[in-house]
Amino acid sequence: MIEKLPKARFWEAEDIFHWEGFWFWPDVLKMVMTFRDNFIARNDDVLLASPMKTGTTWLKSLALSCRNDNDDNDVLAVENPHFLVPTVEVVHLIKKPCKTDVYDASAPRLLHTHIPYSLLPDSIKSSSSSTKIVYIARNPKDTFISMWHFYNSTFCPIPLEKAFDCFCSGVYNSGPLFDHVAEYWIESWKRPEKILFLKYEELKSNPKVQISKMAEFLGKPLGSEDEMEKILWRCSLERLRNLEVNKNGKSFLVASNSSFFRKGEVGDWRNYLTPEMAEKIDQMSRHKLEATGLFL
Ligand code: PAP
Repeated sequence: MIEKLPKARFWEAEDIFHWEGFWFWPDVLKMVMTFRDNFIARNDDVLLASPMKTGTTWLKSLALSCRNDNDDNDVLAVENPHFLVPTVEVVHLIKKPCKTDVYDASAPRLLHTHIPYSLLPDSIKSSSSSTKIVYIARNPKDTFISMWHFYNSTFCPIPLEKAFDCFCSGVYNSGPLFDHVAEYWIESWKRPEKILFLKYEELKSNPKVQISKMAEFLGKPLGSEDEMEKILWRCSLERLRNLEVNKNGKSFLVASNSSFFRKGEVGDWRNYLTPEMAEKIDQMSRHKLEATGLFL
């Protein structure tokens, strides 16, 4: 069935398929379909969600730390966040069985996905489900530059101009970005008790406010300023990047752990994009999101 879907070439390297308004690699699409059709959510599950390169690794680390009842157990020191909090549609790309089995409902799960809201399982979305979703979005120009660096390190490197065309056409896994963001944003307004919408830039500029918001939302309010400081330090880019497991390890078949930790700066796009490129992305963002009241 997948082979019959509209397809395009991604990053001059792989075929990618269009399904229900979004693009997916074929093996990932199989997992998206399996998840949608088979996953039975528990009310105490937590699902983290994001487009590609908007702060997933950071969000996984923070949510894991906020939910951790045993402060002495610093799991991030020995394992990469992507192994500890599996992305449901790419578990087949992780080199060893993940800490959490996506389909084992015997205990609450902390999971992540790049799947758009409209394609999530009904058992997560239904009005009777109390499963919580934390979403993270990021400035689209920085998202694009982060994506360019990441795919250049995992596939063959391509020039910025070609990657820009790819980004603007939305032809990348779980793209187009703006539809992805709009879906979760609109839903977060309709059901604020269910979806917490975070922005990477706000986490950077005001981390304490944002993580206490997230901890409260997850029903695990942080006890003290010290606890908050400790979590922020444990999850900081500087610390994670310099851990042995992230310097030299490889959790995924296709990407090294180090490729998830680059600069982590707001506004890095200024070092790469021409004014015309920046304006084109801004225009797309305005066109898609302005009416919803979201500015990224
Ligand atoms: P993914 O969608 O493939 O999982 P994701 O973690 O969302 O990737 O994006 C990686 C970006 O988050 C990188 O941004 P950059 O390319 O602009 O540098 C990476 O540096 C940044 N990042 C990773 N971990 C952290 C962290 N702990 N704090 C802040 N930013 C981080």
